Amino acid sequence: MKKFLISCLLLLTSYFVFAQTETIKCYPTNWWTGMKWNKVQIMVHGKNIGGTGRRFVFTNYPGIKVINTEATENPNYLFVNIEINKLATPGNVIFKINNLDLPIGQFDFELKARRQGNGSSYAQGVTSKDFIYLLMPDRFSNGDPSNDKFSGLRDTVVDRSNSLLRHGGDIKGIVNHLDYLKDLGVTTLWLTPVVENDMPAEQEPPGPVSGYHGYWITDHYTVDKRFGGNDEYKEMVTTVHKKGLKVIQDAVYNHVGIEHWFVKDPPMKDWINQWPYYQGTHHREEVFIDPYASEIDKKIMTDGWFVPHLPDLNLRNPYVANYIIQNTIWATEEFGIDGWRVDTYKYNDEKFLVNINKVLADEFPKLTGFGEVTSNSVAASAYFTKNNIITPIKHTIAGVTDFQVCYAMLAGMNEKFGWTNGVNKLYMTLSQDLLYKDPNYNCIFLDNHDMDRVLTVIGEDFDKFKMGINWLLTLRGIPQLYYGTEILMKNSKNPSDGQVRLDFPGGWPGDKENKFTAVGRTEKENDAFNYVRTLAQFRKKSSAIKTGKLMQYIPQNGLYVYFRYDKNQTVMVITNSGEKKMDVNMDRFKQRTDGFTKMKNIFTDKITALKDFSMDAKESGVYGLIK
Ligand SMILES: [Ca+2]
Ligand SMILES: [Ca+2]
Repeated sequence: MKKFLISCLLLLTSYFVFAQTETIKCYPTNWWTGMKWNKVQIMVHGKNIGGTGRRFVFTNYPGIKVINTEATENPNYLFVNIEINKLATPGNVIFKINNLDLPIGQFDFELKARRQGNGSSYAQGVTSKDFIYLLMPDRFSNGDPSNDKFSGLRDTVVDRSNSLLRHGGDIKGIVNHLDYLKDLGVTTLWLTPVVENDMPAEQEPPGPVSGYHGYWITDHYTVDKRFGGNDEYKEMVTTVHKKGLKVIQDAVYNHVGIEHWFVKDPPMKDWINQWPYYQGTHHREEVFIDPYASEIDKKIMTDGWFVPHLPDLNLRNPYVANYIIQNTIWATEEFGIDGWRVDTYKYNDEKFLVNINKVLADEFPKLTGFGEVTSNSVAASAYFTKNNIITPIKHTIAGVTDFQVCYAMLAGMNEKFGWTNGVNKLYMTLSQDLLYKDPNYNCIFLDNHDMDRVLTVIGEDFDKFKMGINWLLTLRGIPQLYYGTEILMKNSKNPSDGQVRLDFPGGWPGDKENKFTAVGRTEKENDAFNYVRTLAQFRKKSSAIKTGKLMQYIPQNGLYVYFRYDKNQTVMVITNSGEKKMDVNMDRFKQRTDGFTKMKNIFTDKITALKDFSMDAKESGVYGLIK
């Protein structure tokens, strides 16, 4: 009788747990055969699947070995370490979970065949041959008004009259304008994060602010359905590749949205960086290069939270690290992207960064990335990428967002010339490139989604605009244009960054103006668009700019001259940043002009003799030299 009762109880227990099997989820959601990363740690999440007993997970799928199963302090998790060997073929793997001998659940795990073309048709990396266009999917174009909001999500407000709320832009809108981007000379799209941000609007001043920008991730494996979901994103990447363009995905390793399912039900107490009180990061990257820095300052930099609604991940916890590493491999292979821009790079555990870059390089040899490193010095920027500095930790990402060159270009356009001001700042900044192993992998830009728009910074001065575009598209590095700069979108972050993230006019059904077309743009906007396009298209064919060397001459009275050159081509970039007409004495540039007799203005195609000439105040030009 006692035995019968126990059997009934066991049956009931097993029924109870089985009834929940549909809620067992696993991460990664699938994997592939033939990956270098063939030891996968599957994080299994389901009510009480870890429990208090001894759990065994097994499968009879050929070529899959379960190494071990680990329970954690949270009974809702199991970590299943598997090895996928060479015998494994694509198919659906069923993993069964037992408590001792009693079955308590199971989950499916698809093993897919890998995509073809690693490094040639996807994971191609981005280099100085590319021209990146940074856009925010919510603000670029709304190609599908039916996906603007969903009642099941925490934020259901779509309001184009408020720059801090969602506007309905999506992946379909981007696909609809790929020809526009290609015509502009863009080679690579960088979208702000597309993964799910199921967060309510947050009370950030002047709030409320929604997660339209994508940096409040709540599910790493799901593309936000307001942007179109996983399938549309995957299709977009395929379409982009067919057009001969590339895609960079924006990753956030450092933190997640506070509504992330694994924050609401953390697998371990130390899954996120905990403090006895709220501790925000101090944002000062100097602690990494400062020989006098204290340990507590270093700890607050990496373990302090970015803001209170973005819990900081403990990337020293190997399970957290595995989760992020596997997700990054997964997204690259699943969607077929070409590279990564890594948000808030300087806030992550340093050893984790080195580790994930190694894993990515092993799996995708041509894939590259650049980290977002806001910094106050070239030394700090260089510290976070491959560099020539003697440091205990050697960083390994290909490049960084080059804020120092950005600030220097802005100074060059705006500041009065002086020993350390104006174009001298640009000259001085570039002279410090010796700290980098290869500054050509740095992403250079005049502005981005976190900055005042460049047109406003330069007082809407079109001469300065030309100077900036000339430098952006001819200096070393990978140029990045922020969406709308080419049609003279402007604004400062006052009162909020929503002002520099306004909708691209013409991207929404019923928009009164359509600036995607020449007829929809004003004369001035067409001048700007054509200026960028002419130089970007020239750049596409210019080996000297894409892969050549740089030689700069000391600026004199605001006149700044540099050359890009290789054995096939020499390009001269001249800027008179001053307020007076200047004579350009060519004799000084002999080292680079020897053997050439003429110069061709790449904007007008006008050919003139290569001899002394004068430049108007604020005039700038790009010239191809002719023998
Ligand atoms: Ca939409
Ligand atoms: Ca951190």
